[in-house]
Amino acid sequence: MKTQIIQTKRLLALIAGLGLVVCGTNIASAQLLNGNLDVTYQQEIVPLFFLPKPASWINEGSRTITGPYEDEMSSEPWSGPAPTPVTTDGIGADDWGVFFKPFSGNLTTGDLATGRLYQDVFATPGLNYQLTGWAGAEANYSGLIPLSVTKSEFRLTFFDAGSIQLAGATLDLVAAGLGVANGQPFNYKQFSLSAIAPAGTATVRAEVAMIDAYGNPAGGGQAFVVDDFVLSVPEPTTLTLVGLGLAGLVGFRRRS
Ligand SMILES: [Ca+2]
Ligand SMILES: [Ca+2]
Repeated sequence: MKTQIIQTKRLLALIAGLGLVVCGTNIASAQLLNGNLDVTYQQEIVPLFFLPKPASWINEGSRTITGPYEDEMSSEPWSGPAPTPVTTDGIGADDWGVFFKPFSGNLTTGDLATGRLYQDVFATPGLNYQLTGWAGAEANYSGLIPLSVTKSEFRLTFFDAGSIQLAGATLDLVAAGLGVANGQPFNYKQFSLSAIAPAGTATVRAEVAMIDAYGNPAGGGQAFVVDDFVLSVPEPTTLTLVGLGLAGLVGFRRRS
């Protein structure tokens, strides 16, 4: 009788575990539009001069002194190569990425350049959101100058239904290895950060930012480039639950 009770408990644990695994799969639905940045539109940069920018994303450019401007970034077919995922959704089946332009800021005058690229997605309190994306930089990018004021970041920021900002998380890309040589174009690497949506969350903002950048007085290649973003709800509990379920199954079989 005792053995039967143990068997029943383990079977229930197994079923519960598998049920939660299924639920976990269903909730992982956060998705960015045009995460691979391949789809572009034509943005007027200055009167009658247009450049492509990524569709479905908000881009904001501003300089410390002179304010908003449009030439803080543009989409480029050369900025999304391997080792980033090779995709073909762009015009001419090209793999487009985004090219941030630090040299549109000026350290001498203090008119520093900030560019933000972001997208807001509906989110659920209590879930763990993960943003992954690829970033690279040429050697003379102002963000790589020792003690530079320039910051290069991936961010997750949560907002409530009234667009009031809640908690979030920031990844300092330089501290995480941006620019460290790896033999790849732009020394491209994949980065990720995650954060749990606090109570009251309605949306999560996935963002990449170049903050307070400037033209390197030394000249040279200064591109800061990004591509291939994915927003997801990781399921760290899934493997644990599968483990529990299997443990229950093993226990169940052993006793039968
Ligand atoms: Ca790519
Ligand atoms: Ca791309």
